[in-house]
Order: sequence, then C-alpha cells, then structure tokens
Amino acid sequence: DTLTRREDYVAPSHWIRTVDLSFDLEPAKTLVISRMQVEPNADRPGQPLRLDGEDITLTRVLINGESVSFHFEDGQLVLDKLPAEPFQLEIRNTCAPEKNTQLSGLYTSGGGFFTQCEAQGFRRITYFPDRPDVMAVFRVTLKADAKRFPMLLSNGNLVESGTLDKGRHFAVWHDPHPKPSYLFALVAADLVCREQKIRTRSGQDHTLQVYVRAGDLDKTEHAMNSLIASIAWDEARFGLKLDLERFMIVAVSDFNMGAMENKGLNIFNTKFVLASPATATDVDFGNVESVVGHEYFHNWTGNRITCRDWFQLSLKEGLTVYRDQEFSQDMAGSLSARAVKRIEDVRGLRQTQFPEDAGPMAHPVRPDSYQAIDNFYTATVYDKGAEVVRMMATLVGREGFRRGMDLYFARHDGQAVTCDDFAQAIADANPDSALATRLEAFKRWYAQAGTPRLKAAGRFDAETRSWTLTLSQHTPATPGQTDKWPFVIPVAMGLLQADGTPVAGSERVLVLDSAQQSWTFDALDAAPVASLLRGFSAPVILDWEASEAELFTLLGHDADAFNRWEAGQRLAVTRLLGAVRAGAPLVLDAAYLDAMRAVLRDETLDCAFKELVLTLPSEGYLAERLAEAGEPVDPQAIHAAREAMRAQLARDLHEDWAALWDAHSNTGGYRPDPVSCGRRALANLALANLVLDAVAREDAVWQGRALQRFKDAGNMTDRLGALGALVHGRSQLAANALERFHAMFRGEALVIDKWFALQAAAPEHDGEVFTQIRSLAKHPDYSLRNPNRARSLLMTMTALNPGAFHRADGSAYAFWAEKVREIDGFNPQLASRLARALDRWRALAEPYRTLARAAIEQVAAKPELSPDTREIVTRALA
Ligand code: BAL
Ligand code: ZN
Repeated sequence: DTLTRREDYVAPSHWIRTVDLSFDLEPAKTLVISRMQVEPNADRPGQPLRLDGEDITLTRVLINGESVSFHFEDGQLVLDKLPAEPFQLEIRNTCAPEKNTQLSGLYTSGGGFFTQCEAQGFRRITYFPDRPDVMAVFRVTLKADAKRFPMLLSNGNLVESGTLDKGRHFAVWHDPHPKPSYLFALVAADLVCREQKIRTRSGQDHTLQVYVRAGDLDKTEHAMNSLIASIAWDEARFGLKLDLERFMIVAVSDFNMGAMENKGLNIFNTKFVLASPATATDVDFGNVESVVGHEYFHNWTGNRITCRDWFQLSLKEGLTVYRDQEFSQDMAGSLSARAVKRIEDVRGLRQTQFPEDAGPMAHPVRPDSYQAIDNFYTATVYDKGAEVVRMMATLVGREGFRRGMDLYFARHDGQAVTCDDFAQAIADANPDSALATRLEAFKRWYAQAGTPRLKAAGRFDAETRSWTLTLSQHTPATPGQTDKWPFVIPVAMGLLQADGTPVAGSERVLVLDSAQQSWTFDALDAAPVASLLRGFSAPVILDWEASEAELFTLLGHDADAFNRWEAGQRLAVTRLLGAVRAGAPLVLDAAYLDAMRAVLRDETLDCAFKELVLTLPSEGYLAERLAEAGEPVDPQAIHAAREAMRAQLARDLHEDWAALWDAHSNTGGYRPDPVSCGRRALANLALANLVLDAVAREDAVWQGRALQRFKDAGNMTDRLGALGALVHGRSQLAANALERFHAMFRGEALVIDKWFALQAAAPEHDGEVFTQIRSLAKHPDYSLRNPNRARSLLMTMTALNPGAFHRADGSAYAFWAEKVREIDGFNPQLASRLARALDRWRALAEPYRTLARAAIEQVAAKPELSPDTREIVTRALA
C-alpha cells in the first residue's frame, strides 16, 4: 500500500536552511553538487534524515566534509548517527536530462535544459527532503557550453557570470526568499528575450523578461502586457507588491502542465505565452492573460505563503484561480463582460469538475489520501477550490475579504500552512460575518466531496401576500464518504414580477446552513419569478422546477446576466433531453425559436453574451444531467439530438445569422478586447450556422463565402472560425482548406496543434470523424512525445467529442487504451490524465458501459503500469 494519508503528517526531522547547488550541465550526464546547511528540528530530536531521490545516481555523501554511512529504505536515502547540532551536508549525484521523457525534474527540450519540480520533480535532480514545508535559501551555479546554452537562468538575482575554459561559461544566481524545493527552477538554452523595465505604483523598479526561442519574439508582447497588468492589479486590489528585482517568464514547448510559478522564474508551456494575431485566437489571448496572471499571483499565494503538505494544494491553487478569475473579470471591465467571463468559468467547472465529483476520482478540495500527488492537480482542487474561496468572499463581502487576506499575510508570510489557517484568517478578520459564525460548518467544503443538490420550492399565499421559499440540500455519497453533513451555501437571489420587472428590495444572499430552511417575502401582489443562485453563488446543482414561462421571463429580463444565460440553457436542456428520453426526433417549438431570435435581435445585449446563449449545452453536460437523474447515458442519442437542434437553429434563424454576419464579420484591425472578441465570436457562430444550413440545402454560396473568409482572414480567430465552419459543417470545401491551413502554418507548432484539434472536435457522422482521428494519429506531424501535440488529438476526442469517442463497436475505446498504455511507458503524468477519459463509464448505457469497462481493464492489464495511471484505473474499476 503506497497510499499517503493526510492524517499521517509529521513535521520534518530536519530543516534545510541554505542550499548551494552546482550544475555541470550536459544532456547525457549532468553532475549535481548540493551543499546544504542542515538544522535538526528541535521538536523531533534524534531522528534520521530521509532524503527523496528518483532516477538519479548517487556518487558521494559528506557530512561536515567527512564521508558517512548511509542506506536506502523505500527509495529514500537514509542518514542516521547525525550530529545534534547544525551541520553541512554535501551530496553529489548525476542525472540524465536527455533521457528524462517524463518532463519532471531536469529535462531537455528543443536542445535546451528546463526543469519542472512541482510536485515531486526536485528529487529527480538531487537527494533532498522534497516536501513543501522544508524551505531554504538557494544559491545556484550553472555551468554549460556557451554556444549551445547561451542563457543560464535560475531563481532570484544574477550575482556573477563569466567564461570558463573549453568554450563553457557559468552563472551564479541567488534567491533571497526561502522556498520549498518544488519552486526551484533552472533554464539553460538558446533563447532570446523581450525585456521591459517598470516602476510600480509604490515607486520600485523592476526588470521583466520573457524568454522564447528566436523567431517567437514577435509573439511575446501580449504576455509582457499581461504581466505588467498582473503586477499593477495585485498591488491595487490586494496591496501585494512584486518582491523581486527581476521577474522572468520562459516558454518551453514540451511541458506537462500549463505553466509553473517557480520563484522569479516562471516556466510556461508555449501555449500560454506565445500569442500573435496571426497565430493565436481570442481564446488564446484570454488564456495567456489569465495564466500569466495566475503564475504571477502565486508569487504571494503559493510562494510567500506555501502549503504545509500536498493535501493543502488548494490553499494555493483554489485561491490563485480565484485571484486570476477576478483579475480577468477586472480586466474585462464592463459589467456584462464580467458576466461573460463568469459564465465561461462556470461552464468549465460544470464540464470538468462536476463529473469528477460524481465519478470514481471524487475527492474533497482537501484530499485525504493519494497514491500519486500528480493525480490531484484536478478541477476539484483548482476550480471547486476557487469557488470555495469565492463563497468566503461572498459571505464576508469584498472589503471583508481584503481584510482577511491582509490578516492571512500578516500571520503567515514566510510559512507553510494549511487550508484551515486560511479560512481562520478570513473569518477572524470578519468576526461578525456569516462566515465566522459558521466557520466549522463552512469548512466542510474542504472535507466533503460531491456536488450538493440544492432543491428549491416556492409557495405563494394570496391572503398574506407572501411568498415562501424553501431550500433543502442533499449531497450524494462519494467513494469513501457515504453520509454528508449539510454545507453552508450562499444563495444570491432576487425576485421578478411576471412581466420581468424586479421586485424592489428582494435582492439578497440567503445562507442555507442546514438540511432545509425557509424564507418568506412579504408585500407581493402575485407569485414572483425567482432568480436563484445568481452569478452561480455556490458550486451546486440547482434543482428548481421553474415553468417554461418563468424561464422565458428570466431569459428576457433578469438583472443577473448569469441567470439570463442559465435560463436559456435550461430551456435548451429541457428540449434536448426531452428528445433523448422520448427516443424521438427533436422538433423545435416556436416559443423557443422566438426567444432565441429575440436574444439575437436585442440591441442592448453584447455579442459575446448572445454567442453564449446561442451555444447549446455540450454533449458532456447533457450526459451529466441524465446521470444525475439516474438514467443511463447514451452518448449517441445525445449527439443525435444536439445535432438535430443545431441544424434547426441554423435553418430557422437563417435570416438572423446572415444579418449578424453582415453586421459583425468585419471587426477591423485586430484587438483582443472584450467587445471585439465578442463580435468575432458571434460572427463565427453565425458563419458556422450559415455553412451548416448551406450544406444541408446543398447551397454553394455560404460555403464559398466561408472559404473566402478562410483565405482572407486577417487574424487566427477569423481564419480558424471559417475553417471550423467548413470542417464541422462537413462542407466539400473543407479538405482543401485544411490542406492550405497546414501548408500555411507548417512551422508553427501551436497552430498545427489547432489543426489536429479542430479535426478531432468535428461532430461525428457515421464514424468518419473517428476514422480520421485514427489516421491523423499516423500523420508525420503527430507525436505522443510532445504533450500539446498528444493532447490535440486524444484529449480533444475524449473530453470534447463524445460522439466520436463513444462508439457502439468500442473501437475508439480500444484506440484510447492503446495510447494510454503507450504514453504511460514514457510520461506517466500525461498518461494518467488521458486515463481519466472513461471515469464516468458506470453512467453509460449498454453497450458502451461494458465496452468501456473492458478498455479500462485493458489499460490496467499492462505490466509495469506507472503508479499514476495505476491509481486512476484502480479507482475507476473499484
Ligand atoms: N502549480 C502548478 C501550476 C499552477 O497551478 O500554476
Ligand atoms: Zn496554480
């Protein structure tokens, strides 16, 4: 049993105060010398020192300059008979960066050296107590060939650099901030740099740098601007200043995660740094801004205050996601642009986190155990964790949350702490708040897994002119947790009259903290229309039997944009699932079409919002709605219903789509601001509908226009939009456009990823799409070794294209199993992500269920499966 349990936490036996690390960098064999100042933990005297190490070769161990005896136990290097006083420990070892295909630790990519140490990569570099509560001041010396590796970077400040013999050079870096090993980084590569000097509001000077490969410099402006904006935002909103003279971002194309917040030296997947109008879409621009922000915000929430142990991961991730979401909303500016961002975030949460919470990997925001910590960098820890922070902010108010953050830093700066410490600080700074008075109950959000079902029922009493709302909650069992305590659920709400006008004074935040509670609203002339869970004020499934008329009222009039959108989605879900359940063709009613038309024609609404309303709920979301109701999920039935509804919206709203295209297809020079992005999004949705309808009617005009658009487009958003319209609309012009696109962007790896992903996302039709995916997997440009490229086909198919993945002959499952097994042989982290694709197999209808189980068993049957993937398939089959 290799399970690590939260309750088994013990403080380290020794503290490491300083580390002097020296690297002799060679791709085949790098020599690492580590000299540490070690101090026994006075609370745990007489303990041996256990050092983690993995895939490295030990050559020497010295204590105070003398060799000592040591042994290995459970993969750890164990030193006993240690001095009771502080001592110097020196370790020498080697590692083989070019053989490191896991991309964890020190590895090579594109001829350079890069590191990734979170969560447990540092032990793949040298022996060390590789746990976040051991924090040391690092001094790092890098030596490498000057020609091949002209840039030598590590955390902190450059203190010295120069040349060595045999064409080598060196650099010495010193990071004054004590940090855990997971925040260590080095880069040695042939890179170029965009640099900008800034002076912050508080008058301090800083040098900001973005390092990329030569040829990518023209794609770094947006990342730099995003960094500058992040620095200003954190100072303005939270009073948190940049604490380093120099802040560096480095882009690398082989990277398992999105990016990494190493102190002063953030290392990024190229996907979240590089952006130019010609190669990146509006969504990419938005992602760069939010990921740059996210990593920067970690400098305080993660680096200055870090996690005591990895069970507390959400302490930094939930909080930092909350901060990056707030940042992006503030950057978006207008109230409605903020709502658009909120809708997108909630859509993401429901698409990924809700199924996770309902499946075999369900775990609390603060998990209780793990086999491989890398498996717990999840939507639950990140996105549900962010919702938990958001609920705290709702319960204490904006000013109160700022007070809480201030207290958190006053108490814990420089420490490694727990989720409890964070919640306590927010509560203590707001002693009379709805949070402080219910703190223990609120913290169940950290401890209990599963998505609560919130049931709402209203009753109007004409005699007393009052309306009583009753809220009740229930959370289904999750693995290892059968009975749940009630959660503390903030329910933001307001009431509308039947004609859509707001009921004055009805806006409030109800706090449900028991199984069932009621609230009464007085002085009403008629039964109101309730707008519940505004802004999605809690991560719950709202079970509210609103009538169609009420939903139409909310869609047309609610003051809360989120709930307007939500009403539209509910109207679509009712129709889609109605058709699925009835096993009958979907025929759209006039009322729904009229409502959609009204949205499209409403001049007070933003384009971005219209695009969201007119985008149907995803097949994955619909599947979850069925699963929640305990009904078997037939992915092909869902796919058919959704395709039928898309076709009818394309046909019946044709005039509107054409008018919208005319009005919004020319957005002028490229700017990634919310208004322009919204116009492009809506124009692209219109074009997709126009092509879909044109193909159905065998009309050449709109297909030709789409092809022309594809050729003329002045930016990637428009070009990819037109290409998507042709490919996803199954136009005969698609093949030619795909070929041109590939030729046009042959040298742009991130664009070629899009080329694969776009094809893997095409709506399935008679197995053609899966057949195409299988043949693309043999394309000379395809590779499983590069995580972005591997994901472009495989994750797109499994996560975003249920119609292609769930086939009655099980062929796509078998394909998936084969790829998981293959990838697991060289990159367990990537494999175990992909291995989660069939987590929800138990919810499937036959024959999918049996076939899916067989495919998971096929993965599990592989001898020498990594602990990462083993944990996933074992849980799935349990
Ligand atoms: N800490 C891992 C990458 C991120 O969440 O920023
Ligand atoms: Zn993070």
